[in-house]
Amino acid sequence: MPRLLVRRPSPLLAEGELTHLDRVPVDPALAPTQWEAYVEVFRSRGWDVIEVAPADSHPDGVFVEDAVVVFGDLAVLCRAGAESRRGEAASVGAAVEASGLRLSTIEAPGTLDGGDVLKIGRTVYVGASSRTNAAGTAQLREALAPDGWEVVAVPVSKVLHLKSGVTALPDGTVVGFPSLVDAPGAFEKFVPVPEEHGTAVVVLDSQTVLMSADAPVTAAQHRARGLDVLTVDVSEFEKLEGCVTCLSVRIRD
Ligand code: CIR
Repeated sequence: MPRLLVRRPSPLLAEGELTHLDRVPVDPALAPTQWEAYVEVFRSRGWDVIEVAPADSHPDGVFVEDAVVVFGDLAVLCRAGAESRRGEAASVGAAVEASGLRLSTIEAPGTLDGGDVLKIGRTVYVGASSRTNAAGTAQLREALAPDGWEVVAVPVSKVLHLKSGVTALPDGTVVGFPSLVDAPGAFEKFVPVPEEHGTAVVVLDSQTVLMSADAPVTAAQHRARGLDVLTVDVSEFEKLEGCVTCLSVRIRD
């Protein structure tokens, strides 16, 4: 059974880091409701939902994807690029270890945010962003080499993380909103999408993806390719430069 790591939103969510967006008010009641609905999509499809211990003093703690990246039975615990987020990893690491995965850790001076890591087949694209540095990427490359993963660094300057600009459909086609993507040519197959919030898909299975409700034209485009598309409203997290991918870590057996 696939497993899902999540952490419920902190009451301080509205104070989360912002890099490319201006701060707008976050609805304190709506954010937890949207989070519950997001988790329910997975639960109702048979995923085993594992809640990481709350981290209420960390506004961005809900974005668990940034704290750990899973490669088969190996979990790489990240060292956040933003100092305010460094305290999030320990509790995520504990949850991951309890799940029976092997653990490798990014150490100073390396920084790596999980949002910068996009896996397609055995290739791992890593965004060289304001959050992930060359030392972090090199440590990841070293940790993954024994398991046969190839790590490819790609530039990211227009959005927070690599996966704020591009993600991949089940067949490995990379989708992205062109004005947010530095190097579309870095990917074997790149397909532009027409909406900013259409860049993020979570692959639920080989036929089904989960997307933001704020990208209806993109959802129709994916359906026209033959995919089943589920949508959730994650507006309160999008205000903090989050998206559907960053609210969970997927552990597939
Ligand atoms: C941050 O700036 O770190 C948070 N406000 C948003 C993190 C979003 N994470 C992601 O896209 N993987």
